[in-house]
Order: sequence, then C-alpha cells, then structure tokens
Amino acid sequence: MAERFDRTTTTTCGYCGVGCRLEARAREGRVVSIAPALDGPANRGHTCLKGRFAHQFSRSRERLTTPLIREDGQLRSASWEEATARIVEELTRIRRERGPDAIAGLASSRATNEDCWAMQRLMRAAIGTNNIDNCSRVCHSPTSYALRRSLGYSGATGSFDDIEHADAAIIIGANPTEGHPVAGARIKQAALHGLRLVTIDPRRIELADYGVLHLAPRPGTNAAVLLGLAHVLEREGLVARDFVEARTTGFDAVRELIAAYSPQAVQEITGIPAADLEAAAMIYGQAGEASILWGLGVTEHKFGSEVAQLLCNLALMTGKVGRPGSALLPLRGQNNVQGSSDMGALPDTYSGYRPVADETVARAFEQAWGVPLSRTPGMKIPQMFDAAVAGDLKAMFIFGEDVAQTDPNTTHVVRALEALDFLVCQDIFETETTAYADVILPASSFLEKTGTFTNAERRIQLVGAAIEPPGEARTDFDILTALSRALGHDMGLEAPADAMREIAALTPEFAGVTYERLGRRGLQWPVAPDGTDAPILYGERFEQPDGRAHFAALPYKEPGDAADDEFPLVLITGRRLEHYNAGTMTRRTANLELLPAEWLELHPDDAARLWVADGDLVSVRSRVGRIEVHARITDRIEPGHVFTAFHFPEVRTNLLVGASADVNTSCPEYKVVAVDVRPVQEAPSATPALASAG
Ligand SMILES: Nc1nc2c(c(=O)[nH]1)N[C@H]1C(S)=C(S)[C@@H](COP(=O)(O)OP(=O)(O)OC[C@H]3O[C@@H](n4cnc5c(=O)[nH]c(N)nc54)[C@H](O)[C@@H]3O)O[C@H]1N2
Ligand SMILES: Nc1nc2c(c(=O)[nH]1)N[C@H]1C(S)=C(S)[C@@H](COP(=O)(O)OP(=O)(O)OC[C@H]3O[C@@H](n4cnc5c(=O)[nH]c(N)nc54)[C@H](O)[C@@H]3O)O[C@H]1N2
Ligand code: SF4
Ligand SMILES: [Mo]
Repeated sequence: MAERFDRTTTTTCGYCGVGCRLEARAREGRVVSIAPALDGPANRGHTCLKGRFAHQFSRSRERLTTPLIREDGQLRSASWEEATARIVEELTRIRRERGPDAIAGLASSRATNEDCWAMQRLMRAAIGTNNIDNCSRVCHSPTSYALRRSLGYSGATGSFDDIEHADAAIIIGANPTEGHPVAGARIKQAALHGLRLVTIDPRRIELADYGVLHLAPRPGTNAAVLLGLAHVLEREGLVARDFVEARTTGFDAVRELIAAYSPQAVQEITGIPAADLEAAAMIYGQAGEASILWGLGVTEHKFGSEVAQLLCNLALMTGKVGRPGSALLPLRGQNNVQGSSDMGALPDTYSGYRPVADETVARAFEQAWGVPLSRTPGMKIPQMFDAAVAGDLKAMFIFGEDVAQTDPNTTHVVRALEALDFLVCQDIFETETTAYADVILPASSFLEKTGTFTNAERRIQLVGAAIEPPGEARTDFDILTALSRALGHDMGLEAPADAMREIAALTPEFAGVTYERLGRRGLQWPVAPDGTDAPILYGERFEQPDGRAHFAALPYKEPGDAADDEFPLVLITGRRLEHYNAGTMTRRTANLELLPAEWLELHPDDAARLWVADGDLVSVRSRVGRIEVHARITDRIEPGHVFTAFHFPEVRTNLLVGASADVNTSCPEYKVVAVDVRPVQEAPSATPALASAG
C-alpha cells in the first residue's frame, strides 16, 4: 500500500495568535493532513478546527497563480517581468512627481516576521517613506500603546502557562473559545480544576458557563467597570502597598479618581449589579495569583487605549504582575500581528518600537541599509484612506490585507481605493480589495514558506514550507526583495534566514535570536545575546527609564456612538469559530459546510417587538450604511444589543461601521454601532417547476 504521505513538516499555524505548532503531512505536493505537534508549547498536542482541518484552501482552483495586470479595466495574466516593470514604472513616476510620501504600504500580519521586515524596509529604504502600517491598527494597537506607557514592552507580560498557575482570572472583551480556541480550551480545563474565572462581556460567551461570575456591561462602558473594580479593591484594603510604593508611580491620582466610582455609580453606567462588581473585585483581589486576559472588546472602542491602561492599573495596584500565574495577557489576534509590529511595520517606529524620529536609531538603520531615511512619522491606515480621497496619496501597496472588507466605513475605503492612481495587491486570492488593483501579485500561504511568526506570548516560532507555491506564485519574501532590487535598493537578503540575522543585529530584543536556537519550542523576546529568553517580564524592574510602572488616572468617557430613537439598538461585531477574518481561506475549506452564512444575533424580546422570527431576513441600518442578513434569536445577548461577524463578503458588515476610532491609536470603534433592525419581505423563491420551465 502506498504511503499516505511522503513528507512531514513541523511548522506553526497561520491563523490565530495562539501559535499552535503543527505537523503538516504532504503527498505529491498537496497537504493531506495536519496534526498537532505534541511538544508545541502553546498547544501541547492540541489544535482547533482551523489549524487542523482548514488547509484545503491551499490547492483551491481560485488561488492566484500568475501576476495579473489591469488593462482597459480588465485583469489579464502577465509575466513577473511585466508586472515588476509596471510597478517600478508607476511608483518611480509617482515618487518623482509627488514625492515618496504620496506612496503608502500595508504589511500583512498573516505573513512572517521576515516578510514584514522586507516590506517595511522596502517602503522605508526603496521608496523613502514611513507610510507603512499593519492590521494591528484595527486590532490591538490600543493594547500596544497602553502596555508601552504603563509597563514598557509592547507584549504580554507572561505566557499561556500562567493560566494553569493562576488561582483566578478575569477575561474581559475576549471570546477565546471562538477566537483563540486552544487557549480557550486551556482556560476551560483550568476552570474545571479550580481556576476562579470572571468573564466580562455584554454577551454570555461560552466561557461564562465555566466561570464563577459573569458581568454583562453595556458596550463601551469598560472604563467604568474597571474603575469600579479598583474602587472596591481600595475600599477593601486589597491594595499591595509595598509593591505600589517600591515599583510604581502615579497611584495617588488614581486613588483620588476612583473614589467617585462606587459600585452603585458604576451600576448606573454599566448596568452591572453592584453586588456582582464587588464580588468580582474580591475574587481578583483575594486570589494569591491572578491574571487578566483581554481582547477586542477592550480595544476596538473610542477609548480603547485608555481602558487597556486601566487594566494595567488593576494589576499594578494589587501587585499581580511578573510572577507565574499573575500576568497581563492580551489575546493578540492574527498569527503574526505581534511580529509585524515588532518588526517596525508601523508608521512611527522601527523594529522594537523605537521612534523613527530618534536620531541614533535612524542613523543605525541608515548605516545598515546605506540610504538616507525619513525622520517624519508616516500615516496610519485611516489617514492613508483620507489622504487618498483628498488626492494627496497616489499609490498603495497592500500586502495581505483585505481592507475593502475588513476595515471600517467600507464606502469611504472603496472611495479611497478608487481615488488612487495606482494600487498593487499581493495576496493568495482575489478579494474585495484586489477588485480595485492595477497589479495583483500571486503570493504564498503559510504552508508554502519559511520564516518565523511571533504569537501572543511574544514567542518567536519557526515556520516551515510543507508544499510549493502553486503555479508561478512566489513566496512573499522573494517577491518583496526582488521588487526592492528592481526599485534600486538591493537588500542583499537571499533567504529569510538572512533577514533574521539582520533583525537580530538591528533589534535589541532579538539580539540572541537564531533559527537554530528557536528549534522546536521557539523563544519569547527579549532574547539576550546568549540566547536566554523571557517567559515572564518585569520580575525585577519595569522597562521604563525610572524602572517603575506608571499608573494612569483616566476617567470613564462615553462611547462614540449611542442608541437613540432612530437607531435604537447597539450592534456589536466580532468573530465566529469556523471562519477567519476576511474568510478568504476558511470559506474555501469544509468549514464552509459547518458555517455557510452569516447571521445576526437578536434577543427574543427585541425579536418579538420587531416581529422577527428565527431565520428571517432583516435589514440592519446604521448612520453610515445598510446590510441584509438572516436573524438568529438567542438569549446569550442582552435586550437592546445585536451581534454579527464580518467573515462573508455577501454581508458587508463594515458598511455599517463609521469613522469613530480610539483617540490615541485610531483603532476603529467596531464594537459600538447604533442600528435600526427591520424585517425584510423576502421575494418568494422560484419553484423548481418554474425554474426548469425557464
Ligand atoms: N475563529 C476565529 N478566530 C480568530 C479570528 C477570526 O476571525 N475567527 N480573528 C483573529 C483576530 S485578528 C483577532 S484580533 C482575535 C480577536 O479575538 P477576540 O478579541 O476574542 O474577538 P471578538 O469576537 O471580536 O471580540 C471579543 C468579545 O468582545 C466583546 N465586547 C464587545 N464590546 C465590549 C465591551 O464594551 N466590553 C466588553 N467587556 N466586551 C465587549 C464581544 O461581545 C466579544 O465577545 O481573534 C483571532 N482569532
Ligand atoms: N466589523 C468588524 N471588522 C473587523 C473586526 C471586528 O471585530 N469587527 N476586526 C478587525 C481585526 S482585529 C482585524 S486583525 C482585521 C483583519 O483583517 P484582514 O487583515 O484584512 O484579514 P485576514 O483575513 O486575516 O487577511 C487579509 C488577507 O491576507 C491574505 N493572506 C493570508 N495569508 C497570506 C500570506 O501569507 N501572504 C499574502 N500575501 N497574503 C495572505 C488573505 O487572503 C486576505 O486577503 O479585521 C478587522 N475588521
Ligand atoms: S488555536 Fe489558533 S493557532 Fe491554534 S490551531 Fe486554532 S487557529 Fe491555529
Ligand atoms: Mo485582529
């Protein structure tokens, strides 16, 4: 009997930020099965249905297999030479006529560190602009901002292992059993073994069933919840005075601020019963070791970056940081969103979050790359779209992001893409965004390339190629380095390993990283020159000039949108287990059979009032747009709220989301959108008899 597979490659999952290690088995150039790597530090022999089964997309007939060029409005196949020549000609012309800042690029947080390194170097050194950003902008940029201000490093303070070492945990604005399923399963196991779990989410998420307490705040009121928790901790004498004294600054202002946030006052704002808030504070405050985990229900708000700072306050005032079991764990989203940001695919920082305006840093990069570099911070993603509409941005190079589906305010995004003189997309499929491209470059998925991803624990892990790219598709790394060469800047990086050597040489937190040292278990940055890594940060000192962590005294402020007479319901958007973001990959796998379409979750009381039955088509209208979607009636959501995801182009959820965004980072307020929901009279479908007669 023939072998079922002829090659096994140990690699890292390319979907979410858990970073499961996988064994990919291939036969005759196709992935035939994927199994969990038993020694994977984050997954310990487990995977979810995406990592294990959602690989058929890799040989989908719809994969991009040749470059495509638009001519007279139509896309046609082209050679790599032709596509490259077109890109060089257009970008050179625009740079000559309008300057380098008329060009912007997006790096893909689905791609490797090495790919993102090449992308930011291409924009900075070959084009000459800091107009480079990545999807962390629309995701955890508020977390990054808060952690850097409060503690120092832009990363989780601990590891998933802290879940098992904790006596209690707060999970706020995250739904790990759908978004980070293997971490979700570890939390379930820990809860079954005594972890006292508090969930804070307007929806009754699955983990609420495993916890000791669930708090359901009104969307956008997290700050009040956290200030109320701090109030009770102070009132009950649960503040770690010695820790606060020895290792932090700014607590006095916080103590003054929280006096006003009594449980009663917080109940008014959030709808959370005062007794529940008090109980939650006691569970966290009295635990020996306790961790806080969070997601987009914290960040994707008008004051998301402030709320993330308030989370740091809680850990600091109780001294619950820097020990096994006491961690701050943001559940970073994409497989490599931590990494793309670490690599400096951001408009204001080089790798390691060092400002582009810092003369010493900029000089080091100029010396390494042999070109002058701009000291002016570039545009963030929403500013890029505004500049395109205003006619100031003329070209974009979008590498692995489907902004026309996933960014907010779709109408504005599309207008921006249409306004550009020249758009290049580098993807593995045609998408809503490539519909506006002048050149489309066929790239490789995570199953077809080598390099590294960095997971939500700051763990840098190796990625191996299980199969070859299809047709004439190339790896992202090869495409980007070749383009840079064609634009006149030869990076001198032949392979991803060369890029990692350069990253290590130019980035203090990566100083000791080599592929050999990463081995099968990876390393958690910062990695010292001798290869010692850091599973737990801040045991001794915080990464601030004075070595101390900083409290932030920030009051509750109202969200950017609110229900009113015309738009009486609040829409929350988020994720489904079976599909991944734009869905380009999961919709091309058997996961589509598990979840074939999107739906809107609606509480039975609202459904009755609106005359909507389960399964009915409804129209959802916001201040900026309208969609149609089928309703599902569930009491996991509170009356007054509705929920949907954004994985299907058939339902352009982001038509509904407006321009409101986090005040410090421009992360969109995807989680609070006032809407009006109405039943739609569906046209009677043609009967089979009529159809065949036609
Ligand atoms: N299956 C699957 N997994 C994924 C993804 C996917 O698309 N599909 N995407 C990946 C990415 S990019 C990311 S960033 C992560 C995201 O992972 P999560 O952060 O878990 O994602 P969401 O489902 O968007 O939002 C989490 C929760 O926030 C809650 N929430 C909304 N508003 C509020 C609020 O005001 N307060 C509180 N306390 N909670 C609120 C929502 O009800 C929701 O349950 O998932 C990653 N993993
Ligand atoms: N309403 C609403 N909208 C949201 C959110 C929300 O909660 N609510 N969440 C936001 C968040 S957190 C995020 S992170 C964004 C995600 O939004 P996106 O980053 O746009 O979504 P993805 O589907 O992860 O991937 C983008 C593209 O990368 C391509 N791709 C995948 N792997 C590779 C590769 O290796 N190389 C190349 N070249 N291309 C590749 C895919 O085909 C896809 O077209 O969505 C945001 N949108
Ligand atoms: S939990 Fe995340 S990393 Fe692990 S298999 Fe699932 S999608 Fe992949
Ligand atoms: Mo994300």
